[in-house]
Amino acid sequence: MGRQAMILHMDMDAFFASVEQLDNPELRGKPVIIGGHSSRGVVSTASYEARTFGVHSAMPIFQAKKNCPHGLYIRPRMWRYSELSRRIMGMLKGFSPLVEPVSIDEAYVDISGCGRLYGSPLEIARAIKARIREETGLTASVGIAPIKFLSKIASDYRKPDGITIIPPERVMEFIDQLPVEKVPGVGKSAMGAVRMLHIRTLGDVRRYPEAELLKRFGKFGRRLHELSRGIDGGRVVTESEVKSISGEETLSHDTDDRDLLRACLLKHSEDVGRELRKKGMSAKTIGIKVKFSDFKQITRSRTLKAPTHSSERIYREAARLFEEAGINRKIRLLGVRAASLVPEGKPAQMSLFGGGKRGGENWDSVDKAMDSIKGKFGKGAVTKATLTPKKPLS
Ligand code: TTP
Ligand code: MG
Repeated sequence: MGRQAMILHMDMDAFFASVEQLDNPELRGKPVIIGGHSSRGVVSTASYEARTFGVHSAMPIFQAKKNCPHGLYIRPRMWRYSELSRRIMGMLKGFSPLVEPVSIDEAYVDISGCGRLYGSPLEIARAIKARIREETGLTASVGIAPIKFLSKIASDYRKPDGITIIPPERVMEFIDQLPVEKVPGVGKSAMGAVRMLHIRTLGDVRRYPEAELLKRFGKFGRRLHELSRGIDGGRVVTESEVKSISGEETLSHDTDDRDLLRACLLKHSEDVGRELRKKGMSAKTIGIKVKFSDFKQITRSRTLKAPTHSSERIYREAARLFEEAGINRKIRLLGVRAASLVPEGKPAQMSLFGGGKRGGENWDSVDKAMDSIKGKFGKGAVTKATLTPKKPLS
């Protein structure tokens, strides 16, 4: 019974910058900085050559130019990165059917069953890196561990072009020395609070009374404690398992303020769109859910002509459904839902992006650029200027 689980996490090295260096040999070995699209003016990523000058993702371009005046500054070509990303994800599926793309340049692969065909974890890691290189000319870093969250940490360990394997018998040792801030999803404020208790590593967490952690941090405390004991419920979730994606919230107070409600729809549309893009999926059905002060609830939905993963498109549909519902009562909860999901890049989708009109490719690439930033720095990091809610939601 129970063969040992093995999860691989792969993350491309300096992805956008490496693609530019691949397509333009003159850029190779040089400090390449990708960024400068729109008015936000932040660095998307920098080649490892540029990183030695202290340039990194999310840094304002003007700062990057100070640190690295001789750098080669290049605008992102999202379509090209997406194309390579799709190829890489497709290739991974040749190794195992259990592939979970997490962002444009990273994915989890459950390789528990790959041993017979490909050999040891090290051999599998080498084979995957070699295939990526053959297929695209690019390098990736790979981490392998029996536990999902550790595989992600491992892939970051020997970047670029690295392989890090945490065998089952080394898991506890690895966890013990792991700084809490390395745990995916641990925000700055939580980190501060944890540090107040003189907890620095997951080893410290494990030695801390669990009841106390639960009392102080609730769910987060429980998760931290579980992780510190090497327990992680996370498994590799393939695209086809996702049936719908939704976001909803109970408002801080019941309201009929249109601006506030629209802002709320917008926020959830953005979250849902982002989640879709992260999963490489598009939705054919968009719906809303409304709960009133008296807890009665209605849902409305519409099937689109062509599937979408554009936050703006989702918002437009959600707002329309909301208006059509003719609501004039106070609302307690509002949600947005995307269903009938199909993998991105299906022929049905072509009409949506083929026209080159506003609402197609433009928004698509803006959406995607924002995703990669939010993915790293949390949802509050950026919002489209024109879509910023007028009032805070809570
Ligand atoms: P990352 O994998 O975080 O970074 P990277 O691949 O450039 O470098 P590393 O070798 O450290 O993995 O992000 C993948 C791509 O997402 C990156 O090439 C550009 C984009 N991105 C942004 O646009 N903004 C951001 O703030 C970040 C972090 C990434
Ligand atoms: Mg990367």
